[in-house]
Order: sequence, then C-alpha cells, then structure tokens
Amino acid sequence: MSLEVKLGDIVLRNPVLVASGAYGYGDDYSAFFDNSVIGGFVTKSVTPRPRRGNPHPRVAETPCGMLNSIGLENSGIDHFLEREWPAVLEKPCVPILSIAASAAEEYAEMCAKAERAGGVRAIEINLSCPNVKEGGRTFGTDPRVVESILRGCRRETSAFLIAKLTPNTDPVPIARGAEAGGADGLSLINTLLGMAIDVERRRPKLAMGMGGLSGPAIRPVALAMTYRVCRTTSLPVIGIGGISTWSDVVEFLLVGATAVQVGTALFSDPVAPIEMIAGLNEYCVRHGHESITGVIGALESGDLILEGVHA
Ligand code: RRO
Repeated sequence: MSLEVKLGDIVLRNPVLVASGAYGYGDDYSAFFDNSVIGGFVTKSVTPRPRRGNPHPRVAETPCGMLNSIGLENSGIDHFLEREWPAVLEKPCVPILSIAASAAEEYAEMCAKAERAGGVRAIEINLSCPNVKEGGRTFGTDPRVVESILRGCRRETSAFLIAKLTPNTDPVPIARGAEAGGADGLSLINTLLGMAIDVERRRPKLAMGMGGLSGPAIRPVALAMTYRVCRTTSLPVIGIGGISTWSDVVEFLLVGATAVQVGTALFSDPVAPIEMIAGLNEYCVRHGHESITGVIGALESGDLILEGVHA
C-alpha cells in the first residue's frame, strides 16, 4: 500500500503536509513527531524585508477555531535564506518555501533570490494574507494581478510554483488567473476574515480588530472551494482549512485534492499528522486501494452536484 503522491516531479511520501505559519521552519513539533513521517511542510511566509508583525493580542480562540493577526512577522528573505534555509533543506521531507509581498516585482525578486540560494524545489506564493492591508487582501482578489505575479515568478525560477488562494472572494477566477500566469499547483484556503469582541471591555479581542479565522469551523467552506477549484483546473490542488482527522483528509482527496495541509489542528493535537497518516493507510486497505492516488477525485456523484448553480 502506497501513500505517495506527486506534485509535478516532486514525490511526497504521503499527502499530509504541515501548513505555513503552524510549524515555523520545521522544528516546532520535533518533540511530537519527526519530519520523516510527514510528506512535507510549508515555511512561515517570508517577505522582502523584516517585519515585526502586528500588536498583541494577535490570537483569539473562537468556537471550533481561532483568529490570528500575526501580521507576517519574519526576519526577511535575506536573513532567512542565509540563516534558516540551509537547516530547512536538511529536513527529511519536502520543504516548501512560502513568500509574501506587496508588489508583483517583489515576489519575482524573492523567487530570484531563492533560486540563487539553491535547493528550492517548491515555492508557495502567499496571495492571501488577511492581516496586512498591503499584503494580499486586495491584490489576491484580482485575477489579472494574480496572473501577473505568477508570470513574474515563473520567469525567475523553475521551482514548482503553488499559488495560495484567499477564501475572501470567489477562488475560481483567481485559480484561473494563477494557472494562466504559469502556476504549477494551487493551494486553498487561507484564513477567512473574521472578528470577535470582548463585550465587557467593548473592544475587539484582537488588537488589529479583525483577523484570519482557521480551524474546523472553516472546513466545509474550504472543502466546497476546493471541490469547485478542482473542477476548473487540471493543476494539482492542495486542500487546506480545518483539517483535523484522517477522514477530513479523505474528504479533501475525494473532491480532487492531491495533498492537504494541516495547521490549527496541531495546537490542540500535536500528533494529529501521525494519526492522519495511520488512518489513511487503514482507509486504503479497507477500501481496497493499493495506492492513495485511487482516492483522489473518487467522489461518487461528483458530476451531479448542482454544477449550474455553484459553478
Ligand atoms: O501572518 C499572518 O498574520 C498570516 C498570514 Br501571512 C497568512 O497568510 N494567513 C494568516 O491567517 N495569517
């Protein structure tokens, strides 16, 4: 029984990746599981220059989820590539570099820098940070801008380019824009813009007022968006959004995702990826699949779902 899946030429030992922002640079959960058990992980997004991030509080728990407003805190691409990237490359799984910026040229420049640093096989282009006004909320929702960002990145690197889409608009036209610009794959969803209020203090729970909602609360939204995007593209799609158990992974694979990313689940269950991988194995055996690839897109009645209404 094989759990291997492929993103272009890149072989993942299984479809379970850890999402950007939930895993630092690959060491955060070393007390709980080894990188040799997961398919890969996505680094916290890096930006052209260092960023201190947003004021605290930056996180708030919500029903079946959480809000974050980290604001892209990171040490900048130059520092990252010099100090962090060599250790990331040593990890025994597929590392995916995540980049975020506020202009198309900056994305392309970061791809060029990553290419010069060497060893980059896959880059996730974060087009969807909800927490910085210049960083995705506006241009990640414009298919033409997304297309031009991908085109600029494509010129600078031969790495597998994954466009990470925002759920704060219809993702289908954005997916088409990313594909037209030369994306090799798509990932979705990033967090949904949300808000929570401390009624006694009459203030938002996050210092910035609003933030990105993640966790099981968003999973049905993420699944529907993944389903729709999978039906409009032949690119491999990575499903993200509230995935917490092996059966959640299977749901995303059935609607057509090639792999998934796990993020918020790690906060409450730090061994969630191990349980997912074991559960995927058992599911395949129970359903007579010799390979997990037999599950991808295998939704029964996939064509019958009110396509006219939801397309
Ligand atoms: O750093 C953040 O506040 C952040 C980012 Br870059 C992102 O892509 N998604 C999110 O929920 N938070």
